[in-house]
Amino acid sequence: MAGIASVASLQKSPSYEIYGKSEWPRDPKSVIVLALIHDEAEPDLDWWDGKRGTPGNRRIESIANNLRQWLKEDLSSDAYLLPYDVEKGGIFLKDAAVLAGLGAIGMNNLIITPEFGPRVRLRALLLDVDLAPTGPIDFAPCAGCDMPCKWACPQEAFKSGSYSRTLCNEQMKRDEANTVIVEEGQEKDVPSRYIKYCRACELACPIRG
Ligand code: B12
Repeated sequence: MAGIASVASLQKSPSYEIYGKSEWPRDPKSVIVLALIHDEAEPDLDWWDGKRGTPGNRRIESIANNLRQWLKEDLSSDAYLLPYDVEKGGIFLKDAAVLAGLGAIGMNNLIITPEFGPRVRLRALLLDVDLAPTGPIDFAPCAGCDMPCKWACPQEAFKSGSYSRTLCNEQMKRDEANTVIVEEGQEKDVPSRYIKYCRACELACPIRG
């Protein structure tokens, strides 16, 4: 899926209110947000293999690069693929995705899309052209839900009533301690280790489109 948000609206979104404005090369006007489905039937898309990220991230990055190429060739527009990490110049992708109309932030603190629930991963391109925003949309996925996400969390990260980043982070550290070492003798391109980060609150979400 893809959507468009304006950089001006992104700079005013909740995460930027907390962290302040970002500096980007050139003078970007629009953000194209891409979402790639990460179905639970393909869990390996989401396994981290050190510096190389995840197979799903590499797939969405390749889609973004193809789009960038097309924008350049067909529209003479220079799009800029943003890094994943905010500290490295990336954007707050969930905020951007909400503003681009891809979904809404759920009680599990993930973007929930009408089509695939929270089972998507995001990347974004910046453009120095003003494009009409495609969102936000009128969508309230958690209204009336009994929150299976809350009960699924192994760290009870929702026990205060809302998502706790600190408790979630504890689980991420545990997942890192449980890094899977792949046996030697594998093909050259297969990673030798990977981390299976928790997806409990994501996979418990009943929104499936
Ligand atoms: C740092 C990080 C983490 C940290 C901290 C999580 C956190 N909540 O901050 C840790 C390591 C714990 C983590 C865990 C996970 N993460 Co993470 N993480 C990130 C990263 C790199 C930055 C997020 C960040 O720092 N946000 C800033 C903090 C302050 O904000 P926040 O807690 O997210 O809450 C903000 C939003 O909810 C927003 N918001 C709330 N309401 C509204 C309403 C509107 C209208 C708007 C515009 C915004 C908005 O404002 C809040 C306050 O700033 C992003 C990638 C990126 N570049 O954005 C991925 C990302 C958010 N993570 C992702 C995922 C999938 C996960 C995990 C499921 C682990 C996994 N298997 O990958 C868990 C689930 C955690 C959870 N339930 O939120 C996905 C989310 C996809 C989705 N469907 O939403 C992202 C987008 C990366 C990706 N590959 O696409 N993550």
